[in-house]
Amino acid sequence: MHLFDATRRFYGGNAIVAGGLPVAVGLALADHMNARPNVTACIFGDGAMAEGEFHESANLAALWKLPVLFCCENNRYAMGTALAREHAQTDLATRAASYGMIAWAVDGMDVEAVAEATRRAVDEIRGGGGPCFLELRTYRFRAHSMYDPDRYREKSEIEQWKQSDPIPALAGQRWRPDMTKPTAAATAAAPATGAATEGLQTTYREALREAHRDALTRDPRVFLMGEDVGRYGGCFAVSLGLLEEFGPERIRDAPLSESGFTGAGIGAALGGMRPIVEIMTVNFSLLAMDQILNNAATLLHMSGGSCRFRWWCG
Ligand SMILES: Cc1ncc(C[n+]2csc(CCOP(=O)(O)OP(=O)(O)O)c2C)c(N)n1
Ligand SMILES: [Mg+2]
Repeated sequence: MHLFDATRRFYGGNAIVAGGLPVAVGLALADHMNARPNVTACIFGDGAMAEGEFHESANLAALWKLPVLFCCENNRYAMGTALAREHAQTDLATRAASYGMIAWAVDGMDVEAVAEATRRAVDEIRGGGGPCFLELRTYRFRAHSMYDPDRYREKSEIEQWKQSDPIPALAGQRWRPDMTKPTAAATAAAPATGAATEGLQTTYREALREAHRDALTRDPRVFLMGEDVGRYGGCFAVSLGLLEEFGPERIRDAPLSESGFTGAGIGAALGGMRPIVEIMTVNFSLLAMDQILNNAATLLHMSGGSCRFRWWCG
């Protein structure tokens, strides 16, 4: 969980099941906005697919056709809860396909099949069609953790699955995955050219709009993302007119998914962008608290001090 290496685009994980998915969407958004040919792979368990953050992330990635490879390791248990007690639809690939993305179920015990499906999915994503989803059907032989007494399943079930253990099946074969090079770091910031505003009389709305316009004008990495910030002009008309000025890529209407697009903002910032995430009214920010507290606020220590994340609120 504490492995992290931003220089290799490896952004680690955290203790919140599904909490990393919106961040993966944001990293892919940064790549998409910079026309970089990267694919962000995001690996999670079957348990994560019951969380709202999965749904928000799948919808955002498919809606904006982002280069994300969602890899679900379906090992049939979320801690001690069996798949059928966890999900109404246990065919997880079918569920993912309903978001309008390519979704394949793969024998997760077959290393070659997983590698081949991953290659094909990455090719599809690089073709520009948006995200893909792989359900890797596998099994966990051991308990979920050292505290888990493993009382929720029969030993015979485990023994049966061990028949298809991929490690003995691979013994004697030399299998080498292709290694790709890490990508270059983000471009340097443009110098600030703020005009003097001393003595200016204005309204909060106008001042905020001017601050947005100023930031959007002097730094191409800045973009605005939130509910109804575009065509509607913002709930309080702060962003009125900015869509016409800067276009829909940079004045980006987001679906109702506070956790999803706040996390995507964090990911986009990690990917070198300077997102402005607008949450319509302060009470809705509570829905994004997981991303704010468990992701943004922990990145410094989770990355071993390598990711400094600056965050202004107001
Ligand atoms: C949001 C959240 N709720 C609950 C937990 C406690 N928890 C940790 S792992 C886990 C199960 C996750 O299921 P899965 O991803 O399938 O992992 P597996 O049990 O297969 O290792 C739970 C409930 C958590 N870490 N995060
Ligand atoms: Mg699981």
